Amino acid sequence: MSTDTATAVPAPAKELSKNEGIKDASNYLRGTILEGLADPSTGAISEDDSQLLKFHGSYLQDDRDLRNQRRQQKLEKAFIFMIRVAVPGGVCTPAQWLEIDRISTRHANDTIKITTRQAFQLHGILKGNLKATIKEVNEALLSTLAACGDVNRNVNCNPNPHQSFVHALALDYARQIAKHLLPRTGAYHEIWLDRERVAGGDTGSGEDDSADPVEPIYGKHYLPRKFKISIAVPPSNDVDLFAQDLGFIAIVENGHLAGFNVTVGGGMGQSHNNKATYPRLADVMAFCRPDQVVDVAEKVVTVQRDYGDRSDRKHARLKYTIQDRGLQWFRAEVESRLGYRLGEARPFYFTTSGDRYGWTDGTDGKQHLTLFIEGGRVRGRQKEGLREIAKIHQGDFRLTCNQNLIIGGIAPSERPRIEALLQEYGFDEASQNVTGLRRGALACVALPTCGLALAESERNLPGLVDELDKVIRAAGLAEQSIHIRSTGCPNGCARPYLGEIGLVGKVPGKYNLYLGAGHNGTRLNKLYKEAIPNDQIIAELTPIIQRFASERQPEETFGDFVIRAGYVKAVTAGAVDFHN
Ligand code: SRM
Ligand code: SF4
Repeated sequence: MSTDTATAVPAPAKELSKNEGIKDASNYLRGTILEGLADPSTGAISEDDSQLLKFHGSYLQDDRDLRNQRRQQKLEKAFIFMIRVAVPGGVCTPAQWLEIDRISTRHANDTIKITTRQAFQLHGILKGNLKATIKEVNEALLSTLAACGDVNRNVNCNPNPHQSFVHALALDYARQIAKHLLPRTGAYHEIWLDRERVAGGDTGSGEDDSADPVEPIYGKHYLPRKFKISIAVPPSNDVDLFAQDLGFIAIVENGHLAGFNVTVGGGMGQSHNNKATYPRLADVMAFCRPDQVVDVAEKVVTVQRDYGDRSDRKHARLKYTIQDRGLQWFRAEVESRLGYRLGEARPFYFTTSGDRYGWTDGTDGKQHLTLFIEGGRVRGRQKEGLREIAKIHQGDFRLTCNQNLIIGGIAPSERPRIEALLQEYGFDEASQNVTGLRRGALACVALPTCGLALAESERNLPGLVDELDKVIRAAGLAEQSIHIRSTGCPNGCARPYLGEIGLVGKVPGKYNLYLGAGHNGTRLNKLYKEAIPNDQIIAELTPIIQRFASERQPEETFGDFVIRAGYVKAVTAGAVDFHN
């Protein structure tokens, strides 16, 4: 496979965005981060460095619950840092789980957030502890490099590699892609690891990263914007493939992995009152052989590197490049860089974008247990219980794109001890006895840490679901899987536009209510009511849930019902509507 040397950014007609200047002047992501970390006069770092810090997997935030108090006391904001730990395919060892648990207690706010992209997030880290935190993450053979920033992010795939040989291959490809698309700058090692070579922090380039080589794939300006890749293994779409910039759909023919359909141009983010921004489902572009996957990923990335909009960050994602220039143009450009033609996409179908809960059998005689983790936030008794399980568990831990956790590879002899610990630490009530609505709930972080939140999300959704659960149970729908997704702003971190019920924060306490996405993640929902408070959300949904209970057709999903019943029309949100 050839690796193009990154070309210079083409001369733009419009002025480049501020971030392009920051990257340009950063000396491959160094900026003055080291100096900023050493400055004792503030708990923050400079605005420019905070943009660069994202490439290193960390965000400067402040505790928004304390803003008023700090303002009154004439103190600077309560600055804290979040770190995101990339876990390709979501699979980590019990030893790594124990380290993340320990680090979260020692340096962060004693919680672990399992994200919607199979990563860990730790919140509330003070500036003085940031370097030690990232170093310790690397010592656990994990890394924060490129978990954020204008680069390829954590690569997702179905979280159960032992479900079949295809699932195992999917994880292998996810890891290969992740490794190939890592930035090669030595800045990460210099700043956080004192130039030491630590296995998990190795960029994987096989080169001496500390020598600061030119980035062979990204070039000095990296990508115009963030970039996300997922691999799906039908019939499960638990990675929400159509929300990703680039996706691969495993195609199995005659009992072997024939290759992958390639999807491009998905994304969720939009801004309130800005029609030029919109969520968009990815297009199914082509088919590639397994040995072409990494090459295809690289070439798609380089086309976006060279043609993505570097003047307007709200128009810089791949979805807009494809929307503006057309899928045929994009495919031709990718093929010309590949030096060969791609095949035509093959048939596939998806059943659900949700997780499979409870115990499942693997192909290797071992079993897997998917636990429901509300909002993906591991804390308190659950955190203690998972720590005790990690101490004895011989298999692995797997993070899902639905913010849940799989205890994977449990040998029959191991199961009784794990079940006893689950019982002891209250997982039975927490993970088994919940409605299909709660199990299908996703909430982004929002307040108090997210600087972009307009309303609550993670702290609001459980209470809202408590109320909706009363209606759900009374209607006899406790077992019905319904996907409800909430975000504190329109950026879409919990993929709310792919929720059968979507809630998007508009102002404090008020949400836009969306209805009608496909249960399998292949249809966007549509705005139903604007800027309504929680109690009105319940009042709006109650009669719809009741009608669903009495009028639904066999196997009909909630998302399909609200369209058939005329509450909303099936939509495209300014772009492509994909139906199987
Ligand atoms: Fe996200 C920004 C949290 C998945 C679209 N996202 C943020 C930031 C970093 C806020 C910021 O820029 O200051 C949030 C940090 C909150 C906090 O306090 O921790 C944040 N995003 C999250 C997570 C943790 C949500 C969660 O509760 O799980 C997810 C971390 C994923 C990971 O491990 O990498 C997360 N974000 C997503 C997804 C879902 C996905 O990728 O499948 C999306 C929609 C898909 C997409 O990218 O289009 C998403 N996040 C955004 C956007 C809008 C991007 C856009 O194109 O407009 C922003 C804002 C931005 O980039 O300017 C954003
Ligand atoms: Fe923050 Fe908005 Fe993402 Fe929620 S959707 S985490 S509020 S950026």
